[in-house]
Amino acid sequence: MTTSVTDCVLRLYNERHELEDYQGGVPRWCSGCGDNAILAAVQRLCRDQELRPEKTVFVSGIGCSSRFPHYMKTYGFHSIHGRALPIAEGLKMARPDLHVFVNTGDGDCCSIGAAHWIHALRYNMKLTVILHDNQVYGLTKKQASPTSPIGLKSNTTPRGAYLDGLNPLTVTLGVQNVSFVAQVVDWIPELVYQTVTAAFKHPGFSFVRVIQRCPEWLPDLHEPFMKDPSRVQLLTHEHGLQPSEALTRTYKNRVVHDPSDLDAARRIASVTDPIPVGLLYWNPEVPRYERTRGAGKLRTPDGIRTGLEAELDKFTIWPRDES
Ligand SMILES: Cc1ncc(C[n+]2csc(CCOP(=O)(O)OP(=O)(O)O)c2C)c(N)n1
Ligand code: SF4
Repeated sequence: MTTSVTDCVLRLYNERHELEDYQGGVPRWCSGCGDNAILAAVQRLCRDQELRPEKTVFVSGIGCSSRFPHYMKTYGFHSIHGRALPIAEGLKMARPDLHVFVNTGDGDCCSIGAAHWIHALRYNMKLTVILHDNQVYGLTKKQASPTSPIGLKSNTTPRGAYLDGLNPLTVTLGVQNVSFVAQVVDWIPELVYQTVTAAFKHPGFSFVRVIQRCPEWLPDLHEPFMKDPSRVQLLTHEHGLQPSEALTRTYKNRVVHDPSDLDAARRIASVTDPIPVGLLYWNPEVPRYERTRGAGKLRTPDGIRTGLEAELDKFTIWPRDES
């Protein structure tokens, strides 16, 4: 029996994936690690948005959080410390048809990868970027990171960190062309899911900071915020998060925030207690680098060869014609 092209196309479009189709290896994170909650939300997002696994890529740097691509049954690139963003940008330029996600830790993004972070924001390419911010270097066993709070005792700061932690939200909101900034805490799964979904739907560079628990090295850091729901403030708006009724019964500290207001977003971003949770800033109109540069157009083998030849010809010294 032969299969027609129409049958093949129809089968492709009717293909529906279940959660287990996105689940890769068994996660090796510690139990209670916030990375598990992020993974669960992202797998749900892939299923609900019907992302084709062969069209989806997770790029990460190095760290506990950067093990993320191993646990997704999609394409993935567990790359080099601090370099997840430029690799993801290169991929998006070559293959704008792919859904590209980036998972990066606070050391990975805000320390060794900080320069890439700033420029990736300015380029505003369509990438869904999740900062797993556990405020410590987890994989290398408890060194202070740029986002560690002042006074935090660690293996590199045995007398306590001397400086105030860097705030990834205020930094992000200070960069030209910023277009989507959100914050969420890993212990409210409903909002993690809503936030990563909104980030995925954003047409440009979406930056989600997840305040992530590391029970191995900092078991008490977030306890006070978890025990007292009034120390988490939900930002609500018709263009932002819409928490369920059940959630609003627990989280009564809420404020309406219009995510198109950059000044208000910056003010909210600088507050750390209560922790603001939700969409801080959203501007879908910012130009995207891959569109401006016509990404993907020259990426056929012939196109690449022709482009290379033309470049090399510019510098070639041709033998003089003596005839
Ligand atoms: C060039 C380079 N420098 C340093 C390291 C060592 N190293 C590996 S992971 C890491 C920090 C990880 O912290 P973070 O990015 O916050 O991720 P987490 O493990 O907390 O998820 C460091 C310093 C490395 N692998 N490569
Ligand atoms: S060390 Fe911390 S960040 Fe790493 S897996 Fe364990 S709990 Fe998670």
